[in-house]
Amino acid sequence: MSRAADRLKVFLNHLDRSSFIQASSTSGQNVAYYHPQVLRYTLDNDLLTPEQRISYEENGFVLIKNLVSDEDIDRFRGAFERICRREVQVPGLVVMRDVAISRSEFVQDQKAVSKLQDFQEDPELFRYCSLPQILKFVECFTGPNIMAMHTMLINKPPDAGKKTSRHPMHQDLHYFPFRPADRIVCSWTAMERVTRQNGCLVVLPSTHTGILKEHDYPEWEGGVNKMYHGIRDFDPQHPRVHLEMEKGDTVFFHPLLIHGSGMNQTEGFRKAISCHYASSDCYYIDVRGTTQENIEKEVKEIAARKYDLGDSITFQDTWAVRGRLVQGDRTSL
Ligand SMILES: O=C(O)CCC(=O)C(=O)O
Repeated sequence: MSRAADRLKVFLNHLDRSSFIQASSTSGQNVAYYHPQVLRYTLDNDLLTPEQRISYEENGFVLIKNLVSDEDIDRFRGAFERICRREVQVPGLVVMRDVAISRSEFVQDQKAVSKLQDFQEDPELFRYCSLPQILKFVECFTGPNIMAMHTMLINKPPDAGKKTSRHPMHQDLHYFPFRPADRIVCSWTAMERVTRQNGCLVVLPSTHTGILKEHDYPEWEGGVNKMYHGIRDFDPQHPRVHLEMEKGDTVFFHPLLIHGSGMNQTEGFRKAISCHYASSDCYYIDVRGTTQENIEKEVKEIAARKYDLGDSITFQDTWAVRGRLVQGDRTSL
């Protein structure tokens, strides 16, 4: 058990034992007790096992095997291909291309599509965000009023030798002008087997208990993809977990968890689909004077160009127009 868990146990010894949640390690050797009143990152629910709940509380993520069916994933793949072939136009969709990869999967004379962002207007892809089995888990972190705030289909291309397929270590909260952080969660589903070879997610467990750090473009020789900000000063000695996953496996993680992904050293494109959810009870914040000023500036410039709006669009507006209610009531966001 981690030192944090030991400290928690000492604190919990003062509380009423009868309402403790008991969890044991897979070997059955370590038994830990947790009290619902001090579980900060998860809400009371009947879905997460004590082990899963404690994994999220302590580590900031929980991996659920086989959550999305092959059939659904194949449908998302089909929708992605139609977009790449320009057979459909999706309002608001952002198609990102890798800085270095000139060989596209489907359209040979184009740079590779590395990511689709903001697919909320594509009914087929957006089905992912409303899948009941995903929302059941999301509710454990957000509560019943759920907004899908940020959607992505990530298509990590085979690296061309410049290491541009890496995603620098970052915290997703850097991009979000809404709080509280604990009521935001990301679901990330592997659309095929993901391994260290093709650039699986890498997480630094427990970093969700820290603060939002300063982010900027990394100084990488081979170039860096647009909007791929990274943390400059994370501890390189911090233990890392490589999340190798099968098709359909889904990881839920906290927006302060430091994570990234490695180079794709295979010949194939590595696909994943993801959505950031927030409780609709969250509220917008003003990021002036914070570490998020740089991303606010960049996002506003892009939005002003895209919608020809000049200075009138705010960072918060760019989120409010993209957010979609997927469960409950739209109370605030
Ligand atoms: O799928 C990946 O490679 C990493 C995605 C990610 O962390 C992000 O887009 O914020």
